[in-house]
Amino acid sequence: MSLLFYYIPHSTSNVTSAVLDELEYSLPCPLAKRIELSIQAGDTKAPHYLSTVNPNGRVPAIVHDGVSIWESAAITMYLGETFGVAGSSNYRMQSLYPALGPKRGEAMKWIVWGNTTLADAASRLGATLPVGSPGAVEEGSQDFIPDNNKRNSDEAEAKKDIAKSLDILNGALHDNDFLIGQGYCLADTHLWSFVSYIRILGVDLNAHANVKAWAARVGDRPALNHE
Ligand SMILES: N[C@@H](CCC(=O)N[C@@H](CS)C(=O)NCC(=O)O)C(=O)O
Repeated sequence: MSLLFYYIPHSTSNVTSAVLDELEYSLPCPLAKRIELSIQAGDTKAPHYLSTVNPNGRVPAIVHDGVSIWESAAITMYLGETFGVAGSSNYRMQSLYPALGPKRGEAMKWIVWGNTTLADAASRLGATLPVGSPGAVEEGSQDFIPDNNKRNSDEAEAKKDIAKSLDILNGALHDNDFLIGQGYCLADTHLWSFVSYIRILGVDLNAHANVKAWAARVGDRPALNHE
């Protein structure tokens, strides 16, 4: 089995990184080989990367037994289905991803929503923050907007959309420790990663106590806190 994970530190690949940490925690050896790329060095625009890994010139991407999979939501769902279900090919005893059925649907719902709604607003906010501020999109990225083209109205709109997403997440966590009633699953880690990013962007969670407590629960899991 060959599994390659292409990443750039401090980027959307943090999502896949955390998901892999969870999946690998109880295994004797890592599932994936990590390959670090750099926007500044032009790695994501290199012809070989575009033709064999990700034609979008973005990370994260994985290549599993020669097949490339990109888009962090698809990657989380694929890794969850393939390596995270109890009794799957790696003889996992404790499930990190729901088996086929409605709970699987719930996990997919949150993962896709995380990308299309929460992360979309977070990326817009990251692109409007001044160059050099924490989490701001860096020069050289496809999403970079020069400071003199940034609009305050875009920043305000992104913050409003993030607050709306946090309201939804807060409601879902009202009586639940994790997103899906049956306990922790990789959808929690997927969304937690985006919530961690919006905190770096300066969004505070004090008005969303359930999200704040859940983020601490997910972030404190041993898989994310070992050497
Ligand atoms: N929707 C994609 C977004 C991926 C994305 O935008 N990645 C950024 C880093 S955060 C990237 O690779 N940028 C490369 C570039 O802008 O040149 C996903 O969720 O995987």
